[in-house]
Amino acid sequence: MLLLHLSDVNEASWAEAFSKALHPYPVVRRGDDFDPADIRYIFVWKPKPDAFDGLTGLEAILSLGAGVDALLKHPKLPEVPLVRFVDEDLSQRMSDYVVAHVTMHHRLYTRFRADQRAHRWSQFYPPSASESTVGIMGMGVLGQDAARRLKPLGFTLRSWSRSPKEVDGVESFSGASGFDAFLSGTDILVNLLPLTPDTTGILNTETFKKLRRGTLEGGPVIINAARGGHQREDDIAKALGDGTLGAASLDVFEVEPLPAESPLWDIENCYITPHIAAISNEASGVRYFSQIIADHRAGKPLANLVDRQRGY
Ligand code: NDP
Ligand code: OXD
Repeated sequence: MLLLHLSDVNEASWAEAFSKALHPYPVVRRGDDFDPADIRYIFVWKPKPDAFDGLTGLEAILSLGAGVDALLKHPKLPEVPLVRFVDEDLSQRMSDYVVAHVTMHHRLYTRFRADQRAHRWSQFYPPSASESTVGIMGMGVLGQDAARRLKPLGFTLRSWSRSPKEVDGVESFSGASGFDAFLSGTDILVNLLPLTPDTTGILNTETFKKLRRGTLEGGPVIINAARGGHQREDDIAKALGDGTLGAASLDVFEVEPLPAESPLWDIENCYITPHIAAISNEASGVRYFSQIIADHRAGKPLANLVDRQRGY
């Protein structure tokens, strides 16, 4: 039996779609009449503290989120395998966001918009894409997809991950020892890391100061579409004000929703979106997790398991 436990999304709609896809396998929601001991799978998003109570026969937890940092902090998370969402549609949506913001900053949108507002005709030529280096932090599912879609646009690409990567056309840097060299050649820094103790607060003043200067007029740029816990917002506000950074695109925040009194809202060269870079789509989510369940029922191993030690 599959139990759905989703907060902040339309759980009824997901339940209906799962019931159709898995029929005749039983699908239930909180409040339905079922014995918790019969639950083999629980599909979660922002589970409440009592979400796992009584689930003594649980075989796997299925996470609607690609990122599992919050789920791993759940005080009563059972010691069963945890499957996260990995999906082409999700990757495409994230890459749409990344490509849009990279190209916007590469073409110095902030500068030309200011010129327009001032009725100022000021010819200034942005560097070519190949003269601009995009550095992707986190070269997993989403980082690799973003690189694949940025490459045909001509950008020079580099990546930073825990282990070295061999991706055509992308210079790989890895580990703590490779971080400064990675930053020193990066003009546009894209963050697609998971949030772990090692990556918390990585977008800070020290990091910003190590980015390359001189390629993009106004200064290097950061794009954070991963987690708000990666960024120090006081440092970002200061860096955007004093020219350490030329601009920032932020989809995620230390506190969400971003409080109305946050200074970030009013900073001209800060581009805010409300954690919408990539949303998990119902149709592809149901397809993906139904297949996971069907395969597992047929004795196949679970795919895309989270390594709890690593934290992602
Ligand atoms: P993956 O697990 O596939 O990739 C993670 C990458 O980060 C890997 O390359 C990994 O290195 C690297 N990494 C992890 N820890 C470190 C470290 N300490 N130092 C250097 N590199 C590190 O994750 P995804 O690509 O699927 O997703 C990334 C994140 O994006 C999610 O965790 C989630 O937080 C966020 N996200 C945000 C969304 C939004 O709408 N804003 C939507 C979906 C996801 P290695 O390859 O060596 O293991
Ligand atoms: C995710 C997210 O992790 O939506 O999937 O942020």
